[in-house]
Amino acid sequence: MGYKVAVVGATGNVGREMLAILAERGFPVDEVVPLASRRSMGQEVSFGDKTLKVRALENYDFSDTDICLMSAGGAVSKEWSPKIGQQGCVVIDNSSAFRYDSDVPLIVPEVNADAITGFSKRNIIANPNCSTAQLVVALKPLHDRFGIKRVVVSTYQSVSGAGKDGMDELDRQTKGLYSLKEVEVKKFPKRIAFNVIPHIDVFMEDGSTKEEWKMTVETKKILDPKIKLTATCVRVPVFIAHSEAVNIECEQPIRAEEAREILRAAPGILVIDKQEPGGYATPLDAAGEDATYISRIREDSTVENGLAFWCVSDNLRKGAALNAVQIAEVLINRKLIQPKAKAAA
Ligand code: 11C
Repeated sequence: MGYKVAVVGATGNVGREMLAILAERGFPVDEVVPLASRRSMGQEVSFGDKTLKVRALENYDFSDTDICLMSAGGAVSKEWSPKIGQQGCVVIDNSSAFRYDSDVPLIVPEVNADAITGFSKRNIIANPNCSTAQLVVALKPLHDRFGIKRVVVSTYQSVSGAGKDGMDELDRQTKGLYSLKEVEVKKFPKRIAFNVIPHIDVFMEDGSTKEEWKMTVETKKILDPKIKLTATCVRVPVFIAHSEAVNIECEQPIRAEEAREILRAAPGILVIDKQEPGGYATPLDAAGEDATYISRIREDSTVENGLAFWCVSDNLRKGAALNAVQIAEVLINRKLIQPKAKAAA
C-alpha cells in the first residue's frame, strides 16, 4: 500500500519538478493530488505519463493525506502548513517560513538525516534555501575529515531561483536587446541580461542581504553551529543551476588529492576535475541533473589548511524539489510514517 501525497504550488517551477521527481524515482504513491490557489484550479500538470487536474488548496481536506510537499511561498506556507500538520499530514516545506524555528528540523538527507525525528511536534520539516543545500552537501564530507572552521562563498545564482518571472525577464530582456528594443526592468533591481547583480533578497541592517544571511544561519543549523561563514550572493544571467566559488579553512592539514578522493566517495556528489579546458562542471552540465558537481579542487595557500573549489547544482532539483522528495523518502525508509489508508484498514 502506498502513500497519498499532495503537492501545493503544483503549477510553479518547483511544484512541477516535485511531480516529475516523484514519478522518476518511483516514489510509493497510491495517489498524487496537485494543489494550487483557486485561480489555478482546473489547470493540468503531468505526473509521469498521467495528466492531473489541479485542485484548490482552500477546499482540500488533508485528513487522509500522508505527505504534503509545499512550494507556494512563505505567506501561503505560514497560513497553511500548521493547519495541515494538525490534520496529521507531514508537511515538507520549501519556503523559509519555518526553517529557523527550533522545533522544525531543517534537513538535507546526505548531511543531517538523523535530525528528522524532531518533526513530530509540529509535523513540519523544512527544506533549505537552494544555495545552502548544494553547499552543505559539499562541505559535510570535508568537515567530517578536516574540521571546517570558516567558509567564504561567492554565488552565481540562476534566474530560476526567482521563479518563472525571473526566467521570463531574462528571456524577454535578451530577445529585446537583440532586436535593439528598450528593455523593461521589472523583477530584478537592474537589467539581468548581459549583466550580473550582487543583490538577492532584501538588505539586512549590517549591509548583507537576506540570501547571504540564510546561507550562514542554515549552514550552522544543518551542519555545525561552530562554522563561520561569509557569503556574497550574486544573480547571473543563467536560467537553471546555481554555481558557487568556495574557500574553506580547516582545523586539520588538507591536501587537494585527499579532499578530491573524499568528495568522490561522498553521497550526492560528482567530481569533475580535470585541470584542462572544459574539465569542470558548468550550470549547463548540472541543469536537469540530481548531483552536486564539484570541480577546480585546489589548495589555498593564503590561509592555514585552506582549500578552494567550485560547486554547481540544479537549484530546482537538489536546491528544492529533489531534496524535498529525498526527505519524504527518509520518513518512509526509517518507518517514521505509515500510510493512513493502511492504518484505517
Ligand atoms: C534565489 N535562493 O535564488 C533563492 C530562491 O529561501 O527558498 C529560494 C529562496 C528560499 O533567489
